[in-house]
Amino acid sequence: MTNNFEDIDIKDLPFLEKNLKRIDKAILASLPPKNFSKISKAIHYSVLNGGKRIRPQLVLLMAEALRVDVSPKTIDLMAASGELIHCYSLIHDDLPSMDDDDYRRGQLSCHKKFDEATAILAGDAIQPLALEVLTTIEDKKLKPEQKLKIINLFAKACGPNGMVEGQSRDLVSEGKKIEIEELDEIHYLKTGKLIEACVESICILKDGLSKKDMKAFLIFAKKFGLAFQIKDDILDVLGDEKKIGKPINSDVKKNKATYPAIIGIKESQKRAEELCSDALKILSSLPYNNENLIKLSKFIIFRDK
Ligand code: GRG
Repeated sequence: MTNNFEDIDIKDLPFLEKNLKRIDKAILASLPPKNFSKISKAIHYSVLNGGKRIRPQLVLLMAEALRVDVSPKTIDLMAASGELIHCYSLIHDDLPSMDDDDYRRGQLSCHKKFDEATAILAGDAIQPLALEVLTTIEDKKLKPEQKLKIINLFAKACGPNGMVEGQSRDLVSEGKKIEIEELDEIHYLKTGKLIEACVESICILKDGLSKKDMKAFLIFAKKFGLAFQIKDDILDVLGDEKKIGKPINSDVKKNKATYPAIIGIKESQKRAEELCSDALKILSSLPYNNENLIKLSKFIIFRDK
């Protein structure tokens, strides 16, 4: 596998499709029955709606790379938890008091389909559900301290030193000129920490993983997360509305601090490619079963949705 950015196509990635079925099955199993209540209908609507499932894909591909010795069900529950946290953040991100977006994943956003109170409550229900899912892991191969650490990592990713802080800084920076370093930090908190939790939570399951390799995987996660976010900003400008599932230029309209706004589209694409290239170099230098992880890392900056 080379680091050539031109040699990747979605058709080269049937493993993503296969994983997707496994991920969606695990997510569905973790939800309350759809018709249980108004909130459970809103949860199903907002979770089972065709997201790319990048975070759970990372969980599965990290587990494959490190060949961790736990049950597949444990990995499924960790993958479901990572995606549930993400789905929760999207529901709240779309609220009128936040980004005020009417569409998400090609359908009305939760508060538009239902109402604002329902969207707030559906989000509020999904966050603890994501952590509850982790507490249900029953696996003789998983030590209690590992289970606790996994819960700790996912909880920290969405808390005051993670997504919440990133989102707050993102909202505060609307209409302001900020330095690229500040934007990197916002996105590390808002998007990167959860991606890092998906990677680190698998690392801690690998007996004998050296501190050096663990550190390398965390740097990989950071580069991956930032490249992913820059591509997200680029798609907001250049994407196809049908593919990205929401109107383009929504960041521009809100005067958001984005990579294209600060350094331009060309420089943003270059930066995403550099970050991706660094991420690939790290993976290629590690002696694990990283092939599909490398393919996913290439895909995230050449995706069109
Ligand atoms: C405490 C979880 C929590 C949230 C409260 C609303 C909020 C604070 C944070 C929002 C953070 C956020 C929405 C980050 C994600 C930004 C992003 C890159 C979204 C798009 O992700 P994709 O491309 O989307 O993975 P799909 O639809 O494919 O899942």
